[in-house]
Amino acid sequence: MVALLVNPNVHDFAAYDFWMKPLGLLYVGALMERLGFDVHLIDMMNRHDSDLPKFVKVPRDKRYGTGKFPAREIVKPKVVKDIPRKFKEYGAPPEYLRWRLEKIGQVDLVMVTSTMTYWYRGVWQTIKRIKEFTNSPVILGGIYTQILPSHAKKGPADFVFPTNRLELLPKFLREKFHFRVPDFEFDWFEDLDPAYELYERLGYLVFTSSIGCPFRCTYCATPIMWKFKKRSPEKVAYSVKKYQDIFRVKDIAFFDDAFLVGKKEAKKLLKILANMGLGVRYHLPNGIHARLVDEEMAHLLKDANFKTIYLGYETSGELQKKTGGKVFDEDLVRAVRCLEKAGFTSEEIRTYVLVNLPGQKLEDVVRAVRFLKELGIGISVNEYTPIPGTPEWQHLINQGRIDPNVDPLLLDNSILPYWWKFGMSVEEIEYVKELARY
Ligand code: B12
Ligand code: SF4
Repeated sequence: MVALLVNPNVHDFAAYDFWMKPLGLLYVGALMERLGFDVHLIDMMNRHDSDLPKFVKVPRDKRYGTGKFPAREIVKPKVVKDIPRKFKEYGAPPEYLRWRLEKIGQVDLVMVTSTMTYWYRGVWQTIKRIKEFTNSPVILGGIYTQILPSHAKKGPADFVFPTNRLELLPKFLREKFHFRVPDFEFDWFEDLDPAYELYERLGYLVFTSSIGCPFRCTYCATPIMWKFKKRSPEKVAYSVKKYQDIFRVKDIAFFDDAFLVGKKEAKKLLKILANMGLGVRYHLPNGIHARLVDEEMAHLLKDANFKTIYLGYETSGELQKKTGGKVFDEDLVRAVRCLEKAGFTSEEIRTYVLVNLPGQKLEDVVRAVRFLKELGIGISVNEYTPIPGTPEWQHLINQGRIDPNVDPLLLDNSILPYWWKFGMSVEEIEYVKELARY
């Protein structure tokens, strides 16, 4: 039994490799190996693949293993034809895909992943290209299929697996394809390590020590998709060591939505990472909860050699409470002071600010940016994207501000201000970004 896993190309107006790895697909790979499959992986977004330069010029790494993807301009879909920006296919070119498919040969099953809903076109295109080559059934899973299952079913995949409950996959494989796979009880998050052995070369590694988040911010899909859970720190650390021994990378990122929640376990993990002394730099590209940063936590992050810390701030004033109350100004001030005291520089501490959130006024964002500048830390401006299924989404529908059947591509945060008349203008957003920069 041979299974092929595929991380598809991204079609978007902008994309950057900010430690992007298809973590979910790698867990699927680990499970398929356990079920007795011979597993192969084609990751169209792995900039560090050693064969890629034979097909395309690959931009050099920037900071800490991040960098630009190779990309080519493609025809703009009709629905965005008036957006004055270039539409691109990011990642490896189609010739690379065909070459890999030929090399791997006949497979029994193709398993494709998906992340952002507004990236569905790249997913569909990659599946169509695979289907030109093989008649094997294609199963599509991942975040897009969970957020928009009926939309995903309209695409070219033969089957959609719209859940993150991997415990259901063996039964699915038995019933739909009559694969003789063993029946056993398991907890995928606790028992499996993401199957990095499927790569031959990597520029960095990504892990997650928890899944989901106990907060319920009104604009976020995480609490809808996941019940919050932490993996035991010893197993997380073992997984880090196991793959670091193989790949010897310089950088490791954690994808957690709530890395610090469950403070005791978080501190334990940090102590183990520091004691292992793997000589790598660690990064937290997802915002951590400022309220949970205390002096000890800050020192432990420093001792373990964390180099990138993002604090989730999002917005100022009344909206902080209205959207979920995960952080207030005083939490952020305290967290920054603790991190500075532990020796973090202002370059290493950054904050996320959300712009274009419904109900947010330009002056709210300007106030947020000014407040963060006074604190002396870096600011990353994130543009809001309405995510189907979230409370904010429902509110927008009830108000008649979003059509529930809108093409998901239009919800791409980088183009929303070009057409959505209920939010901020392109100029206002540019102004905020400029303000945050200097
Ligand atoms: C890490 C992360 C990032 C990283 C990198 C993302 C990446 N592409 O690699 C960073 C920090 C860069 C990032 C950025 C953003 N992100 Co983000 N991110 C995440 C996060 C926290 C984790 C993703 C992940 O790896 N999950 C863990 C794995 C294990 O889960 P999984 O992929 O779902 O896989 C499971 C199943 O789906 C299944 N599965 C997966 N594939 C397959 C395939 C098959 C065949 C099968 C059977 C099963 C299967 O198996 C797995 C185990 O159950 C998610 C939230 C979340 N908790 O999922 C948000 C999330 C994906 N991000 C989101 C958003 C909005 C953003 C931003 C736009 C934020 C902003 N406003 O600026 C940016 C922009 C990104 C971009 N370039 O466009 C939204 C998605 C919205 C959408 N419309 O799709 C999410 C859901 C969070 C949210 N806010 O609601 N993000
Ligand atoms: S704290 Fe972060 S991950 Fe948790 S619900 Fe809020 S935005 Fe989502």
